[in-house]
Amino acid sequence: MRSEICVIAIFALLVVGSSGRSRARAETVQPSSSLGKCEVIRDKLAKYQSVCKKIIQDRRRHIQIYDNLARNLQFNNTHLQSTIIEHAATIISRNDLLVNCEREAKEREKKLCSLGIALNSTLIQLRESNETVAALSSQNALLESELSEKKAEIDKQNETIDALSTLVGNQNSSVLELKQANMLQLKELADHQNTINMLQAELVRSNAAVEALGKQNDELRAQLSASNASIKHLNELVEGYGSCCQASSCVAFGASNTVHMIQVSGVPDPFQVLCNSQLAGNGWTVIQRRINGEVDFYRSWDEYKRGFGNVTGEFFIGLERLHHMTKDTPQQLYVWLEDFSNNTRYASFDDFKIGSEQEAYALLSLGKHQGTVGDAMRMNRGQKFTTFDQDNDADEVNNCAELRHGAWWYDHCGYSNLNGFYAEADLEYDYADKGIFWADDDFHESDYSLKSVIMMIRPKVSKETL
Ligand SMILES: [Ca+2]
Repeated sequence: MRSEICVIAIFALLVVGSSGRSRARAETVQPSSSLGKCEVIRDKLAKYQSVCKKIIQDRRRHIQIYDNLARNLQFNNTHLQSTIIEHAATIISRNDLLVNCEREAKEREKKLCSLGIALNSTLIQLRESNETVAALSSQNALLESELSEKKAEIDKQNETIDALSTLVGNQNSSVLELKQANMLQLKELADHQNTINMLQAELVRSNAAVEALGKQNDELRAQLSASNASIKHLNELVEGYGSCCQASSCVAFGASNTVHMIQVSGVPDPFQVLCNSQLAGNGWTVIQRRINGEVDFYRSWDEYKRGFGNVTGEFFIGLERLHHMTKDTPQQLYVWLEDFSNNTRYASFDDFKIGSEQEAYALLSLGKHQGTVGDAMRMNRGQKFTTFDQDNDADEVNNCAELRHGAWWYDHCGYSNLNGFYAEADLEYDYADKGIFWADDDFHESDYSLKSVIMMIRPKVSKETL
């Protein structure tokens, strides 16, 4: 645009120059004014020339740019040509490939034709096969009908099998539950067995400990019993010695059932007696006692004279003491009997008196009998005392002490034997007449040995005294 403007400017200057020159010629006539105008034009021209130079420089730079562009285009053209050459080569190779493909296609067509022929023959065979298949289909239909029948049977059988399977499944589940329950029970059983084993071991240990403690206990009991016996004996001695000077029988001790010391006229020393207030009132002195058989009563004359046994258990007080106890003071005798069925009886006499040793401790008197059992001593009145070593009885042939296995005021030999053998049972066969008996038709005869016997005496005094 600017170059077009420059050309137009140059053309205008040329026109103006020509008109100037014509005017210059006219001005030659008038030289001073024309000279000024030429200088103005020259300046303008010079300005136009500088503008044109600048324009030309721009045009040259543009031309340079266009040259560069042309070179680039030429380079691109060269590249495109090489690319075209490569594409042409590719096209040629693809044409070759196409030719090969066409050749292969022809060969495949030939093969296809041969395959078509083969296919036709195959189709023929196929038709024949179809016919065969049709025949087979008819057979198949028959077989299918048979098969459906069989299937129906099988279905029935399957239903039966299903029912049986369900039943078996139920039974299996029951068996499984039983197995599980059994396992739980076995586990519980094993736990219980372990517990039992532990408890048994503990029991064995406990038993050993208990046994040891039992032995200790027995030893301690024995020691305690011995200590108690000693204490009791000492107490009795103390108590006895405290009262012996006043007491000659248990009357002095009132309602007592224990051991006391008494002093009897004619007997050198005080001695222990067992008092009883339970069976027949207060004041009774026990002179003989059988309760368990722990003391042997088959003894000699001398032993019966002095007395024997344990005053708190089984004992006989002694004939010498009995003589002095009954000598001056009239005495009552009370006989208490008990059999092994715990039946009890009693017999009492109101004038019991024993003679001296010179009189062989004869039963001088018994007095009047009364009680719940008969008078089994009626034959013994006036009889002397007999032991196995001193025969004073009325039997001229035998010693009644030996026959009765005892010691008593035997006659021939009599109906009572309270110092006989302690049998703990019925003596009807082996020990008849040898046991502890008090013959009575309404109680027991001489073939029965009693369990317990107590003989006791009490002075005949008024009830107010007791
Ligand atoms: Ca005799």
